[in-house]
Amino acid sequence: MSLTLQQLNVEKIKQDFPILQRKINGKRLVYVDNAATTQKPSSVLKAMDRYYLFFNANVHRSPNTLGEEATIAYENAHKAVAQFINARSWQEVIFTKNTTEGMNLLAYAYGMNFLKQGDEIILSEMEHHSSLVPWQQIAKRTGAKVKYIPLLDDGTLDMKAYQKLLSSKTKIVCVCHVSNALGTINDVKTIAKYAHEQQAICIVDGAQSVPHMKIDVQDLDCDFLLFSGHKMLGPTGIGVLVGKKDLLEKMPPFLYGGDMISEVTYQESTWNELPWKFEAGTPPIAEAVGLKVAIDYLQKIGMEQIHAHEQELIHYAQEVFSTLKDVTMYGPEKKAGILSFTVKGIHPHDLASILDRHGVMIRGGHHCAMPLMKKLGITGTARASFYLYNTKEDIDKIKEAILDAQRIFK
Ligand code: C6P
Repeated sequence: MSLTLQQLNVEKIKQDFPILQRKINGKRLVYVDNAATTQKPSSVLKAMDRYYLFFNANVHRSPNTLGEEATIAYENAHKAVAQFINARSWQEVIFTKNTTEGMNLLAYAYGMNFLKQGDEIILSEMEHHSSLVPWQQIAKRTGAKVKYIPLLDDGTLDMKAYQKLLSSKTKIVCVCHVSNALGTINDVKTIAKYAHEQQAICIVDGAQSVPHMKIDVQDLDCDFLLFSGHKMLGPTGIGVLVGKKDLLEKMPPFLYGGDMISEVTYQESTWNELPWKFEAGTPPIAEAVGLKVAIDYLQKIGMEQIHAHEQELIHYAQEVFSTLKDVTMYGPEKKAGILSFTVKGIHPHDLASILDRHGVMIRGGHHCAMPLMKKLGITGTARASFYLYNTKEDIDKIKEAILDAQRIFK
């Protein structure tokens, strides 16, 4: 069934986001920097307020009414995430600070303990620094080697080269589901399948996919999936690491301290059950409450509808941008709602500043993918990234602003 824009009542959706009523430089705010972070609906903000106003307490500690209510809300947030991505069990859902922290957790708790000299880690050339840097560091410390799945000219991954890179030395494959810099949607299900054929584990960075499409972690059959609450209408300060139970059981904890223990003596400690083993200290409780409501909001609208809406927007944007002189678009034609582009003679930062004058918020720069930019022979791009509250009119506004920038720089 093809879903059309009409199925998403964007004008009604926009009413749920107070910030979108704002004017910037006297212009209607056009927020198209959603790959960086998304705006928050009132329901998320109200839920977090309600927590602080009416049942603020620490979790898993205080046997009183407030403590119990906070604990139930916190655990319910794990259950909501598990249901959202179809995890086998909510105990496989670990709350982190963000995708970056989740990757560091894996790098330290898995990489440092299970990698040895001569082992290989396969990343792709389009990875975010939050994958590149931790695995580079862990490789240095363990003597493992990092290899990269090359990018084809069309902005997709070279799957044949990937198959050739795989061997019995491969222990970890870590790829993004959707590239934040190119919008490429990687076939992570196949990538995971090939990794498993070599008994390697597959980590999927879902920072740019989980907020925008229906994800079934069991169907993808990856071993770990990571994402950030703030990129899916939720608050900052909370991210998710979902992992297969047997692997989480075999990994030692990443952070040590309160709540992650079962028994402590002056000499020894044993670990709490999942997921608490990986959630040391007071966790992001208000943020978990907010994330659950963000998930409720997304599900009420429907992930398929959101994806279809963004597809319609990206097709329209590609059509509009292809009519613009001296504008180069990056990444494959078939892609997520992320449009990376350059305008000849205008630095992406200057372009972002001029667009700002028009009330249009884009990102300019290397998008935390410096090696990818180098590979493309550029220092950075301008990037418009869409979400459920964007419209074709927003894209028309971007076009007007680019034309203005070209007039100024002529
Ligand atoms: N990309 C962007 O503007 P954190 O910062 O930990 O929430 O997310 C890190 C991250 C990991 N993987 C991918 C694919 C990402 O896009 C990001 C965040 C933002 O593109 C900030 S650099």
